[in-house]
Amino acid sequence: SASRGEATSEKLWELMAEYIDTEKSTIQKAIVAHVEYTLARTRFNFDKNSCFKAAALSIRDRLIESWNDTQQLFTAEDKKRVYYMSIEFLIGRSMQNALINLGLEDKYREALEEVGYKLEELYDEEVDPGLGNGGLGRLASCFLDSLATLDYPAWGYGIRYDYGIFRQMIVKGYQVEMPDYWLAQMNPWEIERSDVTYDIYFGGRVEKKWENGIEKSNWIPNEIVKAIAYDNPIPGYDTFNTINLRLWKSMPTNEFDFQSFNQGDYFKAIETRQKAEYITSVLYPNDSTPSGKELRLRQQYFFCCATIQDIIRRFLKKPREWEELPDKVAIQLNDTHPAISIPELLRVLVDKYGLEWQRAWNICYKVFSYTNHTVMPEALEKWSVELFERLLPRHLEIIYLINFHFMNQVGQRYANDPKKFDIMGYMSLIEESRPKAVRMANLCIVSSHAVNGVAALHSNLLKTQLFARFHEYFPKKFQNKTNGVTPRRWIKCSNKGLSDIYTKYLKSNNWLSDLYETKNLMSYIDNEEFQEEFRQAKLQNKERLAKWVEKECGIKIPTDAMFDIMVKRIHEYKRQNLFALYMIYRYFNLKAMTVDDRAKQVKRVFMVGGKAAPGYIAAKKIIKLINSIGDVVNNDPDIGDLMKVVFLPNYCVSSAQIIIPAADLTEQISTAGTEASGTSNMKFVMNGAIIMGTMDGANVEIVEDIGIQNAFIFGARVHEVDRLRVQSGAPAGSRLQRIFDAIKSGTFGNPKELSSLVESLEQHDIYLVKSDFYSYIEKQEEADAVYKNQDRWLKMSITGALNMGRFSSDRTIHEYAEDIWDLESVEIPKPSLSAISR
Ligand code: GPV
Repeated sequence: SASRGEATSEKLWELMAEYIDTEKSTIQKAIVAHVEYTLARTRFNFDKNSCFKAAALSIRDRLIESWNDTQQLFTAEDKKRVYYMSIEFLIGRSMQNALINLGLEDKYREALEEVGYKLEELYDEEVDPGLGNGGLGRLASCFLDSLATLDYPAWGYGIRYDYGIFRQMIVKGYQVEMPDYWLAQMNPWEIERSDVTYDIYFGGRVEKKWENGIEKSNWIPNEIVKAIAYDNPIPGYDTFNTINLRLWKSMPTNEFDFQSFNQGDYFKAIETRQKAEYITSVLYPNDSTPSGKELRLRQQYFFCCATIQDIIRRFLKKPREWEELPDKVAIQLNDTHPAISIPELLRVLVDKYGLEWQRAWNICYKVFSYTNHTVMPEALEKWSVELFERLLPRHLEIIYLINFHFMNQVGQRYANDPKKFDIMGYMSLIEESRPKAVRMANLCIVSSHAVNGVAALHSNLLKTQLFARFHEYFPKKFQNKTNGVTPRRWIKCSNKGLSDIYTKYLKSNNWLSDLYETKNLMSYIDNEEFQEEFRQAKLQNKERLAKWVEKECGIKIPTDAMFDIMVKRIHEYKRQNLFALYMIYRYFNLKAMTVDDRAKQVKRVFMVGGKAAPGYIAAKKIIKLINSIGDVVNNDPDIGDLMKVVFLPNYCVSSAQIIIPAADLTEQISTAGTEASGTSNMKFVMNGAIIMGTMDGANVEIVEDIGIQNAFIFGARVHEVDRLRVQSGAPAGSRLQRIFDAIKSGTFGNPKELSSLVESLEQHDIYLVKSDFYSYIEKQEEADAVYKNQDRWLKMSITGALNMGRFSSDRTIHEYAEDIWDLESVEIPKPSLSAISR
């Protein structure tokens, strides 16, 4: 600390000259010290959970060392930083990931053994923070892992919800939602920053006054809450860089409600304070369908306002010109949920710092970029103008102003077009509906310098369909950034067997930071020893899952059966119902066979996992249908081990790490053109599963790289879908109709509840279940045939796994950094050297 002089600085430096060493005894001492001093238990009597906490805290100490150095170096180097804003981060458990990234997993295992605990058992003590719904939130977390690993100066910003995604219980076949109060036990990873707080305004009115011929706006809110920062260190793999995920919690301010206290309305005043805390209390459990609720808009603005203040404060630590902002700051909007950051930054620049509108706009435009994650029109966020105005009056004015300028330009560009007004109406940020609404995607497109989709097919649909007019108007803005997943969590943490094979045959761990390396193992494809090791790794993963299933569901599943798995949020477009129909089809076929014929069939275990949004009735019925199929099939003595149907309860990141590595076949069967990318498809193939899927999302690029002959691809292609939809009322065909009739007559569950699932397929079938059904069952038959030839199956599986280099999120992040953020990496030197420059 400079202010206290050189001498103090020397002294302080001496006090902590080196990083904590990695000796076994140092690790043990640190754990025991945390047991005694932090947890105030005694080292002679501490349970597994205390041991987990103490070990986690000792790991956090190490993360803080590199985290501090990283932040210090980022500040000193003053390079551009990227801020990844996401209303969801599905981080999953942290302990194993941190140890692997620090390179300390084996050392901790040894150290713990001597104090009486198994590392793997401690992993299971950790809660799984579910601060996200599905793919979008998990993508954000994979991105942070890659940003840290690639040494990019990056921060994540999000919300610290008290309640994450609900815990799903299955009771009599129905989904029951239970609250996930994940903070009931201390969170050993986070660092509360009670000194990092910001005021957030809501409501009120905008006051206008004239200054030097310019109209000035002043927002007078009628509500103020406080945002407080919680920092979560995110270590990179094989680097000293540790970046920060800053999550905001809402708190009441002390000053604002002084009045109500003063007026003697004590209870009213307490109530106001509770309303402030309520903002960040719960994650909305809707996946890709906007809720339209006031509290959700409050969450979004709360999060954006705190984040923009924090970014600006950091930017202003040095004296600067505002024009430097885009040289120092890139903000990536993970979908439209953080879009209010755009009018918020403009408001700060114009109202608070007095910049002229055009000047502020030019800066803002260069700072923001936007990722779209869906083409489904009903999933695009809209906010009623009335609500927006009531909560954020100044922001609505700013949005109107953006739109005024934009509409002028569009009007000029299409001045002579007979459809000019249609085009303007279509591109406007405001939908002239009743009620009028703000279109958040349009706001993002107009105000960002880059817009990207998440897989090649999806990005093309954005350009040619959903945002075609915008693409025509801003042709250079649109990009593709195909999603990826981190091989650290999704191979190394979840699949020890496969990881050991890679490290052994590649003679190094390099594949973990360059997944393309695994492709070099293709020369072993015919090597019997290699094949056998691969087969054994899969078998062990299947045994681990079978144990888990027996414990969680009470169902015994045969590990010599094909494990056919579909895990993802339950959605009609993802078509878990198509999978269910195939299960019934297969069951009927088995039933119709002679005992001899049955014995020749491939055994299969069908597994489905995923949560339904609590208000999504059709999705809940699909869960019930699958459980009902399981009730019938699993208890049928004719069937035995030939077929099992299991609903995997409470699908989440930690269960995914057990489920995915055990799959032989993975269902990726969305209607072509509906799944933006999908990311479990990548995780499954990396872990040796074969895709049963449609030409949708990233499936297209996966089969491009692994070879289409190494996947089972069926169904309508995206260019055929529109035409097929016209005929989607057509009859089902006899084999499918028989299944429909069985459901309607109560063979599987109560027809009063479930026949609506069939009726919607008979009548509208917007996701083309009927027209894809027959090519689906054909491919399923082909999968059986290949599975009977275990050699061939194994080679398909290995080839898939080895050719997934492109789907590491490292590749994705590198592309974002180059093409969108213009970001350079900043690597933390080895600690003892970095110390010198302090
Ligand atoms: I919009 N996605 C999601 O998980 N939640 C959302 O609210 C929206 C999209 C998903 C897409 O459905 C997946 O196809 C995609 O792989 C994932 O976002 C990440 O891009």
